[in-house]
Amino acid sequence: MAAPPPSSPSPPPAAAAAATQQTQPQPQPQTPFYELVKGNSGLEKVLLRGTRGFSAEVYLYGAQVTSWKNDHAEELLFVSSKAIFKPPKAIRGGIPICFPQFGTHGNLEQHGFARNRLWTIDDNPPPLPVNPAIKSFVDLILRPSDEDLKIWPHSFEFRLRVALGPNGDLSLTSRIRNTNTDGRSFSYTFAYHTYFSVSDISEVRVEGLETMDYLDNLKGKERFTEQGDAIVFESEIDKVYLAAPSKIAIIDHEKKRTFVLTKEGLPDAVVWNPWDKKAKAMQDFGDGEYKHMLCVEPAAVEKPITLKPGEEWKGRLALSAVPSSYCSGQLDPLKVLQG
Ligand code: TA6
Repeated sequence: MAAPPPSSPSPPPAAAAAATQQTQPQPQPQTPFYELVKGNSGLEKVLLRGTRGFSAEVYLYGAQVTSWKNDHAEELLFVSSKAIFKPPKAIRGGIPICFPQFGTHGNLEQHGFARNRLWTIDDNPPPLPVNPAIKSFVDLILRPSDEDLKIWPHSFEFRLRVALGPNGDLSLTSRIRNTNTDGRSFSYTFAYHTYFSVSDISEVRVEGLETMDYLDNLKGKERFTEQGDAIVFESEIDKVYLAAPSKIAIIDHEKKRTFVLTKEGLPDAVVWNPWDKKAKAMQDFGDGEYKHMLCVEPAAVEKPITLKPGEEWKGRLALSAVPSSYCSGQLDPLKVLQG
């Protein structure tokens, strides 16, 4: 049952139930601002419904957003038809959370373990200043298990808020706090590994990363400088753009759609498409699916983030999808970026 967002965010069910136990007048039954349902393979997921038919879904497994739809119910994120919704494999698509590391080094699995863990709903998060117009959101939390502490010996609280704005924009706000009691700081790298759904990768261009320095993962992480034009795609790409602008535009000519990605607290941006050879080598990815996806990932890779005990870091990703008849010049992505 799609619950329209209430006029003000209803208390989480637990709090509402608690209120009735104190013989207060029966609160008007309020529809929750999210629904918790069973998704693929019986994994629980949260449904967020906005006004005008916007929607989003986030699995408790990995706190992974796997769907973001516009007011025409068009899916804006890519999830592979071969995605495996079964721990410990990460779901292939949507917005995997890479923490406490991006990439592979040391004894942690590729992209860390946050995306392979079961998160819980955070019923009582510390206040987070938000746009009061946002009614549909959910707070999730991850703390390390004893097993996790064996492979990454640091205590932390990782709170993630996934929110759907009144115009269908999607935002992910991460708050990571060092809760070590032994006085030790810790450092980590991070990415929102975002898979955008595109009509055809050969019809896509990315604006905002021109002239930026990048580390090329296909050339031993050597440092290069991007050329002066928008990035277009004709082969595999796996680049970490350094100190990238806070706004990046991904333009899909065929769909006449521009994704505007805004990032805070995340200096870098990874751009990845596996292309045909790597696509064939991935079990949980269709051979031809590389044509219909592009990863642009706000990240902190070059310079790890370090937190002292008690310190908290905040990293935010905001996504919107705007119509763009770019070829007619009506929407110049640069104007979007400077907006
Ligand atoms: O973000 C780019 C990347 O680091 C690529 O090198 C590729 O490994 C991709 O992530 C997917 O990684 P995954 O562990 O999700 O298969």
